[in-house]
Amino acid sequence: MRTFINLNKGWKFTKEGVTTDVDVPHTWNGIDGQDGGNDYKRLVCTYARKIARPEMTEADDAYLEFKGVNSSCKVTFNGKQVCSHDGGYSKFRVRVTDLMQDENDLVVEVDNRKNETVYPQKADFTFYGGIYRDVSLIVVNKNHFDLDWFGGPGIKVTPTVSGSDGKVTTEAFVTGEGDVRVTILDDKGKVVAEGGNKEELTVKDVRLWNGRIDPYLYTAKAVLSVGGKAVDEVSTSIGFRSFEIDPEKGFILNGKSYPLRGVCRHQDRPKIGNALTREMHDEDMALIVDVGATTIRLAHYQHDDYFYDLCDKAGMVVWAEIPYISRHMDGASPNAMSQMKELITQQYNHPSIVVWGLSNEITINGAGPDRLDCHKKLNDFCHSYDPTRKTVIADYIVTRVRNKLNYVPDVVSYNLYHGWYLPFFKLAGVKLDRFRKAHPNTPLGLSEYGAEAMPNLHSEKPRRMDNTEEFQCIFHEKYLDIIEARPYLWATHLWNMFDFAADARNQGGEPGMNHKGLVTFDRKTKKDSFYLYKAHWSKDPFIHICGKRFVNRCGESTKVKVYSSTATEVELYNNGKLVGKQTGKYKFEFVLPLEAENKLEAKCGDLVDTSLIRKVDSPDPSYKMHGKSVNSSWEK
Ligand code: ADA
Repeated sequence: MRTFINLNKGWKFTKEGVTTDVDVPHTWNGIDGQDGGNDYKRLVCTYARKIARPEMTEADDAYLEFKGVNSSCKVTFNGKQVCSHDGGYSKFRVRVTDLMQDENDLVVEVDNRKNETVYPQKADFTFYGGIYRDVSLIVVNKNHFDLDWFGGPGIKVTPTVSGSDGKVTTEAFVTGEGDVRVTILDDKGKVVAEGGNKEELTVKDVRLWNGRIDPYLYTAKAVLSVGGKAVDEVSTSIGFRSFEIDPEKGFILNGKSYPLRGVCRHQDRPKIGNALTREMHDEDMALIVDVGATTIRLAHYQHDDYFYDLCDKAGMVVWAEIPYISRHMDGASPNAMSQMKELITQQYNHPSIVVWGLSNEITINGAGPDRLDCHKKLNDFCHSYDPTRKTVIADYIVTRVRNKLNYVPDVVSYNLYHGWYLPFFKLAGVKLDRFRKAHPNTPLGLSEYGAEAMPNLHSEKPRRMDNTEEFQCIFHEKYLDIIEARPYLWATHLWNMFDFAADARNQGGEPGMNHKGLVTFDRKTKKDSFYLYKAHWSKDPFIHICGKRFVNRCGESTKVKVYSSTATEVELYNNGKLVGKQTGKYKFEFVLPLEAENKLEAKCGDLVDTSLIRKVDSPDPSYKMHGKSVNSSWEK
């Protein structure tokens, strides 16, 4: 049976001639990739460590496994280059059996420099260099489930639904020889079906994977035996579900309408960039569950395996994509293709994933015919390699509805920022309606929409581009109306669940960041717009007074807004006296005559929230942004 030896600890890291001791996951430009300098370290660094010969016999193979090295690397084992890899977000492995000694030198040269061949090179997020996900040594019998094919798990499991039964076929890829037996287990570990490689197995009265309602998972376990002796075993969670994407009815899960309303997720965190722990992934998922989303667009690259597992378990419907973004590079199509092949090979078994994203805002820069050609090739590849899922692109706001690229994928979504970068919210609806008219048979979605918000910036008169928490709420209230008026939208993904680093930006008084998150970069502050979405999406009863950070206000009166998921009538009290009673849904607005100190209480039955507002003589200068925001100078 295979064993995994974790190699995360004890690396010598060399950057610009200086060597230090580090553990991975590690990033070398976590800090200066978040400071708005636009000159963060994109260079070549090396990681080196010793590895003792693991316990292994003549009958075994040894593989090194890297889960994420950004963005290109060369791996040298005992002085010999054993592999190179281009693409910073996918897993890769290399066999090192024949070079194994008692003590071994492993050197990984990681290259994060600009180039014209590896995606991404231009995007609104920081490209963190480093070995930022786990590294392992795998010892496995020479006869084993494949470890060489594009980082895949060695089994491709395809569950389908037929009446009340589940059907499942497992295709095992074997290096060497042996007999494959497949067992399907329920969540209690009880065997519910058994058979051989490529055999269709039946799971009687199957319990479906039903999104957030009931994300039930089975396990598919494959055992490889030689001469009756088990030599290798792999297992994967699987879910039985069917889905359709309909241009009129939107998303249909297991035969029923299941509106996909959710968020895009960037993964990075303050200082450490993408070098995340499992607890951090868990925290992200808990917040996304809390807001009540049913879907996540995992932008703009392949996320950690662990996060796709979390999506399966939470019942999130997922859009997975490669970092083919912002600028098509002639000659880099093979890299886009290989990143797509890795993504599908590595994540095929996840029931949560329903679409493969081909590209994002790829028309933002000019390109020749190679771009359309690349999309067609990617699209054909996805369909032939994985006939069970659909393809999608995320269009740039000004991409014309009849752009040739919009005829390539099965499904199209638009990134719309009307009301933020451009004036007039209503033009977002106009664009969606225009697309629908031009493409009545293509399901349409919203892949991004969002506005910046700093928890320290506030205004009584919020305006476009003012970066206040109040304007972000107005922006999203408007988009929720636009979405509600268009139930056909197959999925909507707001931009973004979390603030994230985009080194070239200088916005909202904190350079190096994109602040369109509902939650701050450190995951510690839920902005008011978080509660707007929670009110619309979640069934958890709550009541939330907005503007708690907008304490000092001047004038005779002020506006107080309350969001709630369940309330139909909200009472607002100030210093114990009733200010007013409002009926409605999700949003309740009051005008509050200001007293010197205002201890507010919003109430609906047992639900209560409190807040404090102070009357001041002149506007608090700390709520106003100083200096100008620069929006547009992305990664060059
Ligand atoms: C684009 C892009 C995103 C995001 C957004 C923004 O739409 O796809 O990566 O950063 O812009 O905030 O402007």
